[in-house]
Amino acid sequence: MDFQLAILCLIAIGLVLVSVVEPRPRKFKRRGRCQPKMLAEYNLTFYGDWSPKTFPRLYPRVRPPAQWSKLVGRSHDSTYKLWSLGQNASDAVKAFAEDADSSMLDQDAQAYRGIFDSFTAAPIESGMGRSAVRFLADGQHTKMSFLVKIVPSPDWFVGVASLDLCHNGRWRKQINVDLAPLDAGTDQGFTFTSPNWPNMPADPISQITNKKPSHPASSFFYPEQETLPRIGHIVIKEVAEYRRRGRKLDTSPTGPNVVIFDPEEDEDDSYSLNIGGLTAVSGSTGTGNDVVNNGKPQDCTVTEWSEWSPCSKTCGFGIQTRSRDVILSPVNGGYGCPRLTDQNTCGSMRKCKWGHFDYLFKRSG
Ligand SMILES: [Ca+2]
Repeated sequence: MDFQLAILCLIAIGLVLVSVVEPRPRKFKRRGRCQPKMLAEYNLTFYGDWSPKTFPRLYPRVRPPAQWSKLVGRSHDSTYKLWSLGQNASDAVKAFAEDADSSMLDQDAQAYRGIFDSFTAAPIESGMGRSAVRFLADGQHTKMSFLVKIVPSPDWFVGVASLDLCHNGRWRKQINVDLAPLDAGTDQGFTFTSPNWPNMPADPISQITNKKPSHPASSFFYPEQETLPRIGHIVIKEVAEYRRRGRKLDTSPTGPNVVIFDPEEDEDDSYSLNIGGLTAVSGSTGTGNDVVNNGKPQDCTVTEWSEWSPCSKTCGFGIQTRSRDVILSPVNGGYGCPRLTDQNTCGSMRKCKWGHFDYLFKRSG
C-alpha cells in the first residue's frame, strides 16, 4: 500500500518537473529554424562608400556625378541564379549593368519559379549614402542575390550572388558584406565615362581590382595600393519570423484573402480558359475563306496573342493566361494550328497582407 503511494507520489513529482522543465510556449518551438513553412523577414541596408577621398582617380563629379542605381534583389532557391562570378552575364544583367535598365529583370521575377521575393531599394544620388529594403525568405528559398549599378560606368556593378541566409538549419541573425566593383564583361570601356564599347563575345563577370584591368587609364587602377578600399557594403539583419498559416484562407477569387503561396499547390490550381470561340471556328461550320480554297494546302492562321489575364493570385505566385484564336483552319494538308493558349507565373510575396502569417516574434531594434 505504501509502496503504491510512493509510486503515485513519484509520478506526481515527475509531472510537476516536466511542466517546469518545458515552460516555453509551443509557438516558439521552431523559432530560428529555416524550415519550409517558416518565413524570415530581413532588412537589407546598402551603403555606398564611393567617395573622392577613397577613389580620387577620375571621380565623376558632373553629368552624371557618382551615384548608385536602384537596387534589384531576390530571395530564391538554389535553382535560380541572378548572376555568378566567372559566368557570363544574362541579357537582363547586361541591360542593367550597362544602362540601369531593369525591365528584363522585372520579367524574370514573374517567370522564374525559383524566386520567392522580388524587391528593389531606391537609388542613391551620390557616391556616399544608404538605401534600405525589407524582404522575405522561406525555408525553401533561403538564398539572396542583388545588384546595384555603379553610375556612371560602362558595365560595372556591385552585389552579392546566392548568399545563404540559412546556416546549419537556422536563420542567420546578421550578415555584413563588403562590396568590390564587378565588371559584367559586356562592355570594354575602362573609365567611368567611357562611351559604349560592346565586348563581342562577352567575357565572364569578374571582379575589378586595383591592378586588374592592368591599364593606367582604368578608373580603379591604384597599383601602389595593397587592395581597393570597399566601394560599398551591406548589413542584413533579421527583423522577424513568421509561420505560414493553413493552406487556404478564402477560396473566393475576388476576396481579399487568396491562396497562400505553395509550390505543390500551384501545380493543381485550376484556372478557366475560354475556348468556346475556338470550338466554333475549328468546327465544321468553317468560314468563307475555308470554302474558297481550291485544293491547295492552307496553313492554319491565328490571331495575335490577347493581353495577359489578371494574375490568379493577389498574394504569392499565381498564373495568368493569354490566348489566340484560329482565323483560318488548316486544309488540304496545310500546317496545323500552333498552341492557342499560353500561361505564365505572376505575382509576388510582396502583395500578401500580413494576416496571412502567424507572427512568431520580432527582434528589438
Ligand atoms: Ca567591362
